[in-house]
Amino acid sequence: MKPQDAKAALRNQAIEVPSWAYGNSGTRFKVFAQPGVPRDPFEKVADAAQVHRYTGVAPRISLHIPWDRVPDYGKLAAHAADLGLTIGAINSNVFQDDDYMLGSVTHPDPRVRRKATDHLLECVDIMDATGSRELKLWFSDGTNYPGQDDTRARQDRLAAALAEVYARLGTGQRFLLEYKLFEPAFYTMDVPDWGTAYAHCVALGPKAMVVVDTGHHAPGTNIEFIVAMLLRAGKLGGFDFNSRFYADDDLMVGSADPFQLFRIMWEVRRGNGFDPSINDGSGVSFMLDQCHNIEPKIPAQIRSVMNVQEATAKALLVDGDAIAAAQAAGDVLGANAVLMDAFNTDVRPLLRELREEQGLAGDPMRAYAGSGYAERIVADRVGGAQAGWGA
Ligand code: LRH
Ligand code: MN
Repeated sequence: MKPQDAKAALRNQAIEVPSWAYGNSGTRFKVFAQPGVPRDPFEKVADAAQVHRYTGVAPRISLHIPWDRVPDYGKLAAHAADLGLTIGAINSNVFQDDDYMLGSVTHPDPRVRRKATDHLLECVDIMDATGSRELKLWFSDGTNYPGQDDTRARQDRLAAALAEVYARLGTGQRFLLEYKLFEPAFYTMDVPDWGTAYAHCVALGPKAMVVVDTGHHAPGTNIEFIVAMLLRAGKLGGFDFNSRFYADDDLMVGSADPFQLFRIMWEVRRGNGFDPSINDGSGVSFMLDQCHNIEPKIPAQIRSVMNVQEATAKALLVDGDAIAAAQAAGDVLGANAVLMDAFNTDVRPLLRELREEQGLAGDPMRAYAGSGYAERIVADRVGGAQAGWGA
């Protein structure tokens, strides 16, 4: 694609940021609190608005329930709108309640399954209240030892809960089913891979889509192949972008393996995934799912959005005709070279230009650093309980 055309596509890019990235987070070893961290969802939205303000391409924020529970969700959505944001995916949470030790919707006890399913249905109510069109479903459900439970029966229970939620979805609403290979369960996860998620979604219908969290695969997995497959099947609903060196590290997208992110974005382009009209007009949701355990959170989000922009720009600059011709001719090195030329292109000047054309500063990191916002929130946000992964 020509730089001019790439810029046009980049101008319409929309990257969704996660509310939980602005709260404290960590590992089982330690959660390091940071000064100025939000104390409530309204302050999380304010911080997310800074990312959109300086990048121009982060107009949506995902919520996580109950971490973002508020008495009046309409008020929260209005607050977001005042700051130029809309509410994106509502994330359910059936992984932090004592009742869910042996599973949530897959639990052997129907009372626990009922409780978990009711939480998922409550999340759809919150979609109605906030104007959100997506429910993101991740289940920590699984087992730690062979024989612990009946794998097939758990799949039946999962299917029953998903069907009930599916039936509750309204017009223009869909759910995104997320898979994860391991953690917190270490023998089976009930939705461990794209195939399992895909099978459940196909069984339900067009409102059930798969979300690819880039940190949820076995080391060495060719994630872009999965992306190509899901796009071809019309079942790629979205991404939870982050990066990892080993496990579900939730590091800044593109920081560990920018070449992998580029390869993923190339398959998104090849599969027409940048066209918001696919999937019956619901498109593909480009979401971040990250935790900034030791780095300042708002700049880390700005850097992450820029990393997605850079990988997207490189994928858009791939000479589509040249690579198609080389592939058709069996020109292995020629085809690979076309892709590598794009990957090795410095797209930062083009993105700086794009931002300036959008009336933004060419360097979002420098602009945010010079805004005084970071100092202001440290001074203002004294007292109260800082937000984190607790309710
Ligand atoms: C699970 C997950 C899921 C979210 C959580 C914050 O690992 O990726 O998407 O609920 O992180
Ligand atoms: Mn995720």
